[in-house]
Amino acid sequence: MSIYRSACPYDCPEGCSLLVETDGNTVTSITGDPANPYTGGWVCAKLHRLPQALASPHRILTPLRRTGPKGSGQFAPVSWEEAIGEIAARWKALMAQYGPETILPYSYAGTMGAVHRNCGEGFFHALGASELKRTLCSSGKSAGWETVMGNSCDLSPWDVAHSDLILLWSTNIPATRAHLAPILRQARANGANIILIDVYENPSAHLAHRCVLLQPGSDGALALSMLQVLDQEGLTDEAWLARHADGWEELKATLGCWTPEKTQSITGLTPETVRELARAYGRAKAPCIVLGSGFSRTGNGGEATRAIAALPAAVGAWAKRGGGTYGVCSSPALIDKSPVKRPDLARLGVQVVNINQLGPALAGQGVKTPIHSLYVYHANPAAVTSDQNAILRGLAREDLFTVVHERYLTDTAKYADLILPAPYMVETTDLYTPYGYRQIQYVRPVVKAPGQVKSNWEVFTLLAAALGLEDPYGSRTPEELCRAMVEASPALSPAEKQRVLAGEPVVLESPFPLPMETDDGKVHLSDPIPTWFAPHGGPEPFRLVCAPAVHTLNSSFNELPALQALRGEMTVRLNGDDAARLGLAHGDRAVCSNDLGEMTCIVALDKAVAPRTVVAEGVYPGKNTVNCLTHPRLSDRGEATTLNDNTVWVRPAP
Ligand SMILES: Nc1nc2c(c(=O)[nH]1)N[C@H]1C(S)=C(S)[C@@H](COP(=O)(O)OP(=O)(O)OC[C@H]3O[C@@H](n4cnc5c(=O)[nH]c(N)nc54)[C@H](O)[C@@H]3O)O[C@H]1N2
Ligand SMILES: Nc1nc2c(c(=O)[nH]1)N[C@H]1C(S)=C(S)[C@@H](COP(=O)(O)OP(=O)(O)OC[C@H]3O[C@@H](n4cnc5c(=O)[nH]c(N)nc54)[C@H](O)[C@@H]3O)O[C@H]1N2
Ligand SMILES: [Mo]
Repeated sequence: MSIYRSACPYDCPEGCSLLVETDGNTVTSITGDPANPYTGGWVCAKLHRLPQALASPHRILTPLRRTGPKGSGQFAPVSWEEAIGEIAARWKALMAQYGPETILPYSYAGTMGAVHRNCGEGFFHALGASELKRTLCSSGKSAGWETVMGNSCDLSPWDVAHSDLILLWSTNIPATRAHLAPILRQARANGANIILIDVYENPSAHLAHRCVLLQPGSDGALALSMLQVLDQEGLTDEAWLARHADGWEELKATLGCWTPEKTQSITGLTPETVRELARAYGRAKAPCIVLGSGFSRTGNGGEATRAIAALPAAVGAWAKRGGGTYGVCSSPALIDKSPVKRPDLARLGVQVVNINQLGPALAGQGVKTPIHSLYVYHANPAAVTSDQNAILRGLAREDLFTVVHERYLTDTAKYADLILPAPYMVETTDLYTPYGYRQIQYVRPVVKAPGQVKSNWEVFTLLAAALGLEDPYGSRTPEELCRAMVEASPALSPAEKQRVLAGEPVVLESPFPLPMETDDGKVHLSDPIPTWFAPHGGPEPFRLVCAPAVHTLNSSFNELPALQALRGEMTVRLNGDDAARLGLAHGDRAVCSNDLGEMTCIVALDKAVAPRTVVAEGVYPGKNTVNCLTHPRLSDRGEATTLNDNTVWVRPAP
């Protein structure tokens, strides 16, 4: 048995450092690497079971060609030569007829490695394919933050321990920030007050003293009301504001519109609740907002982020250790990924397709050049992307040549003409910089990739050669690319670079106080003045919110039966009074529907939920899952997903 260092490649702020045990052929166990002072010696239930996924009999180990109707899941093995040859021939013919924009790449965050996540961009720029605008996650929040805070980073998770008032705002700690839980317990033991602000009592509730459950899409109104109370009750830090912010006077002049009485019909919160929250925030020594992203996946998510970002400025929280926010922008760009992304190869004016609008794009909407080929890698749009039924209709098109690079037969892969076998992280080389804190780790393979599995970089290198394109990576291997990115990093000292290249997880402290990285070094509070407007919504009576599940990560880990069993059946959570009115009891089956589709699932009444709200945790495999109910509309800023801004009818299942 040998033990090697590795890192978790999943789309998660934690970015755990790992110790992987192998018998030389297979991975026998995965635990946390104590060399990472944040994530330490333990990992989540998902990673703990990853060895079962690596050895799963359902892994795809050779290229496969479709032998049955699209979506039937019938395939037969072909060689890599045949697969690459077929893709090159089909693409050459399509490009000759329609131009290269007829090819659409589709990827998101199956792996977070700098090389394998991003190398497709270099390749597709070189090809001249349609460009994918990748705003599937928290781009609305980032875009809103930037208008107030510029490029400023926020706290590191361990800084939260110094706070005496922690607002867990729209975040599920046990699911998405598990290593923050011990820090929160420590803060609590030191006397910190912890309040969860969400649309339901998510599993973070047991870490909090109290839960404030508001209406989905109303967070901006709550933040503006808190500002109004802080101002009216003299709880703002005028000295900090005068030195470090501009626009406070202008913002202050509008706050009269946002008294807790005026926002009550928006948030559903009593004025007393909002006043108590604002007073607790304003009187705290170092208030900290741990800010998730759920609230921002709405038609007003950018604006809501702007109002929330004004709160720490109003009370001068950034000047106090532990004060400010954690979770917005906790990791500065430690490396420059352009050697793999190759922005210099991007063609001016090329057709852009928003990642959230795959369904409409495949139906010819919003595109000048129709899409005749789709290349999906490290993403599962048939499960995770809005308007599932439109996507499935598009994937079923006989004239769409679809290639999916995957590890197992996902809902998307079932529709492929060709499937290419993909690796797990223990089989590849890459460089990881998690987005939840300042960390970097270089990872080498621990075991040989099984069967004929090839990495994203290998496939794009083969495709470039087959299509007669110059190698977009300058003929450099993943090892050479990682080394070049580490060596060019302005954020790392020579000693840190050496440690990174030796495979150690290198964790950097956040500076205190954090620099305000805007053009003038000030927080911008009225650029324009934050406001609240109604999200997209819809005519149906219940607001539908998608939330993360503890035992899966988006659609990843759906391949592990043990985790699926722990997660249980597809469920929606409802407010008890709403359920009673509808005649629904805990465990009943209900149908949620709107103009896009219909989903049947179990009803759970075990957790408090805001009135007129329906919460669906997790992404399940199959058809008629939650994204058959989510519209492909975009957020106010950042052209981001509005996954949490939909409405549905709810009725007992027949
Ligand atoms: N176990 C697990 N880990 C994960 C993931 C997962 O699915 N499972 N997902 C990964 C990914 S891709 C990401 S982006 C990160 C972060 O993942 P995010 O999806 O950003 O999740 P969180 O930040 O934990 O929390 C989202 C919370 O927002 C709440 N919410 C939804 N709408 C509103 C609203 O209008 N107002 C308020 N106040 N709350 C609202 C939901 O109820 C939920 O509790 O986690 C990553 N880690
Ligand atoms: N209803 C609902 N929808 C959601 C969410 C939700 O919570 N609820 N979350 C949203 C969020 S925040 C996000 S970020 C997106 C995430 O959406 P995606 O990025 O599509 O994430 P996953 O569903 O995890 O699918 C990733 C796929 O990549 C594959 N993969 C992993 N590594 C590699 C590799 O090295 N090469 C190749 N070729 N494939 C690989 C995995 O096997 C997996 O099938 O989903 C969004 N959609
Ligand atoms: Mo995400």
